[in-house]
Amino acid sequence: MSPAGIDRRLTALAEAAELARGRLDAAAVEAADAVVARAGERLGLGLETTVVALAGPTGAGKSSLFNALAGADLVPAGHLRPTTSVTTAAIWGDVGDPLLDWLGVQQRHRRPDGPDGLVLLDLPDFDSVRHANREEVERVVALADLMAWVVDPQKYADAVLHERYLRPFAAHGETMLVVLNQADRLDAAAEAACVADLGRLLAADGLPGLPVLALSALTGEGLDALREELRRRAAARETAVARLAADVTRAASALAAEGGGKPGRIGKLERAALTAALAGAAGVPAVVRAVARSHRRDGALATGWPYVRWVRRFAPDPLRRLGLGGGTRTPELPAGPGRSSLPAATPVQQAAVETAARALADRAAGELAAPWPGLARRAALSLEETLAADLDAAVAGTELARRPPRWWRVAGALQLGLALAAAAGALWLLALAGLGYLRVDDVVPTPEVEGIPVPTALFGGGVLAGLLLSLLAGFAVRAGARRRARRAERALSRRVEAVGERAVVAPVEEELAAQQRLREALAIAGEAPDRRRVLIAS
Ligand SMILES: Nc1nc2c(ncn2[C@@H]2O[C@H](COP(=O)(O)OP(=O)(O)OP(=O)(O)O)[C@@H](O)[C@H]2O)c(=O)[nH]1
Ligand SMILES: [Mg+2]
Repeated sequence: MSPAGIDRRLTALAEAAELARGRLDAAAVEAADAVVARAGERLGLGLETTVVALAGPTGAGKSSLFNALAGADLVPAGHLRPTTSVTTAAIWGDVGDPLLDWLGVQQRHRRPDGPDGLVLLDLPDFDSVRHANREEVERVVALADLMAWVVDPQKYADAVLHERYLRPFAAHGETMLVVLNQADRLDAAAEAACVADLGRLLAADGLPGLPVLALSALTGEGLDALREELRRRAAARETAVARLAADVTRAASALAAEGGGKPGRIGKLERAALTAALAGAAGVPAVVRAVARSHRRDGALATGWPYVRWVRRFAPDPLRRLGLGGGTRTPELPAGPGRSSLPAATPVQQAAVETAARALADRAAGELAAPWPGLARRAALSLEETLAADLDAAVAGTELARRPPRWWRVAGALQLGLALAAAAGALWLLALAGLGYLRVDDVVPTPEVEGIPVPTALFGGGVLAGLLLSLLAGFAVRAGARRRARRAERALSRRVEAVGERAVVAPVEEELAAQQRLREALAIAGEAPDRRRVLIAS
């Protein structure tokens, strides 16, 4: 894997960790963060150096092997258990102090002639009775480029080694090897059996083909093969990047362990169901009814029979009562974004909204595995707190006022004329009645049209025509009210739908987009290292 390749994968892992934060397993996110941070530091310290750590159970001979490879007794090795509690470095070639500072190793021994750019670390025992020793091993194992697990013929099946350090690092095959020390204690047949058994255990750990080098730190037998391996690794300068790449693979697969499967799609049906539930909670049906009633009231006031229409004035405008202003008579007043006096949604209406939101989230999550369906539902209800206020503002902000139809003025004027005619006729008849009482009614002849006295025609015709007109106008007003109610319903639905899009659909879609981006990022981060280059090189 090239440094450029690892950069790309690290960037993808960082993005994946960001997307997974608060969504996927917190420990996996933290591990990914740690890998990104550590890799950034390690890359900054240069890839010319290869850091090899000798780790293993107490008494396996790590310190003995370290001294043998260093060609000097740099650290004590002995029968005391445990012997080593401080990490010590043997350094070959031009290795800067910053790397050793980063490794946190204070004991530094610069060695003459050997592989250029190699740092060999003698670690305490990982199965130590001392807590500090175990912690130190954990710390250094996370930083070293190549782990050389040193075991002996008694301890090669050690549970701690296999369960804690090998099995979880199945991606790290390229950056680990196993040293079977104290081979001088075995005859050739026993050694072969031991190596074969160890190979089987490693295969069971998910690390088939991990190199096993049998040797003796005491006699030096088999040591050259290890020296050669270390020299080759140091010269290739690929182990540091390989280690980081393996870390990235491991962190990416931990994040990818959750939530496979295919997402679904939010369909028209779920959207419509949501809008309907929101409209119910927003009191849209009540507003629509009020719009119709308000229209009918105003229509009756404008076109009804003048002698009875004043009664209507005592009934308040139903729209005004809901705090929605409007009505037909205030078209110049822009509907404000304020609050309506609509009653709050009932628990049943709220439950209907939640059910519709959850159904929409479930549909969106489709066949995605946990935790995504839960995350989609959480997103769908994430803005529930402000939903009521948003819906109210949407309803209050909907323009419900309409300019009164022109014919209302005409009908109103006609009604006025007819009312005046009826009044004139009535007064005339009253006057005639008065004159009749005074017996002077035949002084002035009453004009007639087609045999009907004019005052009678005026009164009767005015009243009849007025009532007929108000009847006809009533039909037209009611039809207009129905039309206006339909229009109001459409306008309110659009507003409510917009609230649903913003408060429910958008957060769910954002969640699914995050899932998609996370999957893409993990695909890049988890890309298998490019082995082609290695094949061509070898
Ligand atoms: N026979 C034999 N004995 C060895 C070999 N390597 C080390 N020993 C002995 O094993 C004992 C432990 O060796 P150390 O090198 O101190 O072991 P260690 O792994 O560093 O032990 P800790 O520091 O306690 O973790 C010493 O008495 C060594 O002499 C070997 O290859 N063959
Ligand atoms: Mg030791």
